[in-house]
Amino acid sequence: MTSNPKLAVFLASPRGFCAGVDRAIQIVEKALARYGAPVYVRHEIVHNKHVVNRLKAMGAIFVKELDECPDDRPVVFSAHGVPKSVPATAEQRDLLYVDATCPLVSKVHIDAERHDKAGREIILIGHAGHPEVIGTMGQLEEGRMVLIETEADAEAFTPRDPDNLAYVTQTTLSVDDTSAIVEILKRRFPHMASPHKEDICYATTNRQGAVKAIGPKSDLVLVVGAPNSSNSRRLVEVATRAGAKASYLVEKADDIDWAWFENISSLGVSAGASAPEDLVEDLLAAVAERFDITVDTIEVAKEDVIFKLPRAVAEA
Ligand code: 0CN
Ligand code: SF4
Repeated sequence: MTSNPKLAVFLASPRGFCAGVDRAIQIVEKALARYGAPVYVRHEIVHNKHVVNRLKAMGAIFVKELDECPDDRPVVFSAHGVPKSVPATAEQRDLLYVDATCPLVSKVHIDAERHDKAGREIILIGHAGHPEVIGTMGQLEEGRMVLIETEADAEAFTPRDPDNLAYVTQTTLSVDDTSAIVEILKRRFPHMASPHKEDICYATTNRQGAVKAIGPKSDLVLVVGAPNSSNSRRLVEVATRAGAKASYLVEKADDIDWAWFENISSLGVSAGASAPEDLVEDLLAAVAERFDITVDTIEVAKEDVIFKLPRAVAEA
């Protein structure tokens, strides 16, 4: 029997679930425990099919919009946040709702409102169409916030009043791309109000930091996460920019194309904030069947963030 080729594996830490994802999933589980099935969930609670399917099996029903929910069942709003019109409609209909918006997303919502009340025009740095961007934009009346996606947008933007501006961001952006955009805005609008502490969350920042550390050591980097997961996709970009020869997003071990592994001697592994650790373990097991692996965990930060559950489900 010939032995398997050697492969050095660098495991990024932190990776996987953040406190906001953990809380959002617990909210659905506890709502099911308290109210029984079915519990409706507006949008994927977090961007991961594996998580969604497990909750479906427990009795959760996932819908796109509130009009698909009956009046007599509870509904949970996803971690990414919702426009103000969503809880407002739920209240009009007397629906029982539990909001699983991550507290770090809610903080951005509150900041946007505060700037609006102070009469400032607000720039949101983020990606069009993402549910968090739709939710944050939807905190204010239409036209009160302008979306900037790129450095070119930042150069081209014409404010109503350059001295009365503020910016907020999506929580899951590339730290480096965002700081380049912010630099342009600050150069053009030196009086622009900035977040006290940046809006990109601790989990996004730490996961990108860990991938930056494994990228230069890795011929190939695999990130476990979903194609619609913004923070996971950013990790793939960070890996190649940090020096990995190739980097791919995989939802699960089965998605691996083993041709990627030809002529490599090192593999970096991480997972987005919505990807369960089981999927990372499955991926490592699949790699270990074909290679003689050594695993080194590269830790760049320790995380101990825990968010409180909403009162409605805290006791369940
Ligand atoms: O993958 P997620 O569900 O969401 P995005 O990265 O696409 O925003 O991870 C949780 C993050 C939040 C909110
Ligand atoms: Fe909250 Fe950040 Fe996790 Fe999103 S990625 S749920 S903002 S902690």
